[in-house]
Amino acid sequence: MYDVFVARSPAPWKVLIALEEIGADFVEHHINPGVGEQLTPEFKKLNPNSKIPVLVDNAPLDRDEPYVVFESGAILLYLAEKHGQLMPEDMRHRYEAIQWIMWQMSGLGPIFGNARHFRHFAPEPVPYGITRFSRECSRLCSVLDTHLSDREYIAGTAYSMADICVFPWLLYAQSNGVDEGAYPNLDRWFAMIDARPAVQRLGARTWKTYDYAAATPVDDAARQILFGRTR
Ligand SMILES: N[C@@H](CCC(=O)N[C@@H](CS)C(=O)NCC(=O)O)C(=O)O
Repeated sequence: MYDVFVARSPAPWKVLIALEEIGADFVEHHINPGVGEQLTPEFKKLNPNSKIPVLVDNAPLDRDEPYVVFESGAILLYLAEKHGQLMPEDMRHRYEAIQWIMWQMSGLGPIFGNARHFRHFAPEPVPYGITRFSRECSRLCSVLDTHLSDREYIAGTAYSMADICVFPWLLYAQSNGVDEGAYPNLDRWFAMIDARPAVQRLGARTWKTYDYAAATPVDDAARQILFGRTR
């Protein structure tokens, strides 16, 4: 029913977790950003921003014509609406989920991405960049830790797309300088999400078994493709 374009990174993992949770039929297409597979005219037709993930729904509910969605947060909301799953029904909890999805998309994701960039991909050490973004990673973890101090899941008592949206970047918390054990509510929540069968299934074929160090695209050609473009 779905074609999903993915790479080995947190934004695509959100979508794969959601598809696994829903039990949807999907075909995965792997895009290698280090060699520029996101820059082809064919891929740009799917996502003009040349980023992964992209979801193609071959059986949308409105008409008999595939529908394409890019931006992982939008994909999660699309899947939730189409399948009637993983978003709270009552308005207050639904908007709590939406707020935290926006928080992840505009804050946690870009900040964790920048911390990772300065720590692992910058061609020369930039201490200010490392400190600035690592501190912000810790601050964001602290915000979520406080939020989770009086609720089980991000949007209250039910697992939702907000949990799926936030979880994958936190796999990089420690490698982005976040102190292990400093955020007990976050750790409790993280372990609970990690233990879900759908998350375990995806983890087993991605972050738990894949050698990221060996695959890190740090040669000059990949750096130019990933970080040297102006269009
Ligand atoms: N806000 C986007 C971010 C997507 C994103 O940055 N994806 C990376 C994951 S691999 C990517 O496409 N990188 C390739 C590039 O920047 O050229 C989302 O959440 O979908």
